[in-house]
Amino acid sequence: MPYALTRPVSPKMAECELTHFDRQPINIALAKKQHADYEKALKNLGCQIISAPAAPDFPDSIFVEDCCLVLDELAIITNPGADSRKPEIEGVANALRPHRGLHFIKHPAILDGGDILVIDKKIWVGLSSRSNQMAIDQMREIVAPFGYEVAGVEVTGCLHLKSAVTQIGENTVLLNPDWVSASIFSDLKIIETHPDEPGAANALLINERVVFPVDFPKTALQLTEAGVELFLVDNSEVIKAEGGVTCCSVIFN
Ligand code: CIR
Repeated sequence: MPYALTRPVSPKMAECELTHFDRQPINIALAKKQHADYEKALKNLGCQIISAPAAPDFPDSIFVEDCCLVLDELAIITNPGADSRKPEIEGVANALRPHRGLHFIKHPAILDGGDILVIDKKIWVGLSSRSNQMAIDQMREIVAPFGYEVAGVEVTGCLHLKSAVTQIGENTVLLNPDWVSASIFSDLKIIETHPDEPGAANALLINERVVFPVDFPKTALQLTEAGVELFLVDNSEVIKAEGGVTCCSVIFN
């Protein structure tokens, strides 16, 4: 049974970092309900939830994905690109310590987990405002002995690589071609987001099913028509904070 690492909603989530989005009010009570429903979805998909300790002073702490990368062999604790987010790593490292040997990305390298897309033994890392080449070099040194190949990817117009592309099937990705070059993923089957829904590329694959926000119905319809089995969740408050469905958990065996 896979584990899903999550972290509670901070009461300060409305003060979150924003890069490409305008600030909108966030309903904290609704965000908590949506997060509880998201955790229920993960349980229904066969995950056992483990929680990092609440970090109420850190507005973005719900977004555990950005603090780590967990592989079968090890975990990497990132150095998040936004200064306000750097203290989040301590609680995530403590939660992962019983499960994996930990390696750390060190200053001046910066890395957000939202920039890391792993498919089999290939790791793509977004070169975004949150992640830099030095982090890629450090990561490569850590994972190369285990047979992983690491490649940097340019992303434009969005926060993270996984805002632009995520895995939705064994050999399939969901991608917004305006934010990342589709040619990078030409070995895989590509489904493009609906043109009216540029933010719809972030989906979470678990056990051959895909957790996907109800907030992007046109892309959801395209996916269903392509035979992708969706597990829909309401994610409106996380989306206002420039997050998506992958950001709020880390799934590992
Ligand atoms: C941030 O700007 O860091 C947060 N407001 C959103 C982080 C979303 N994380 C993710 O996509 N992995």
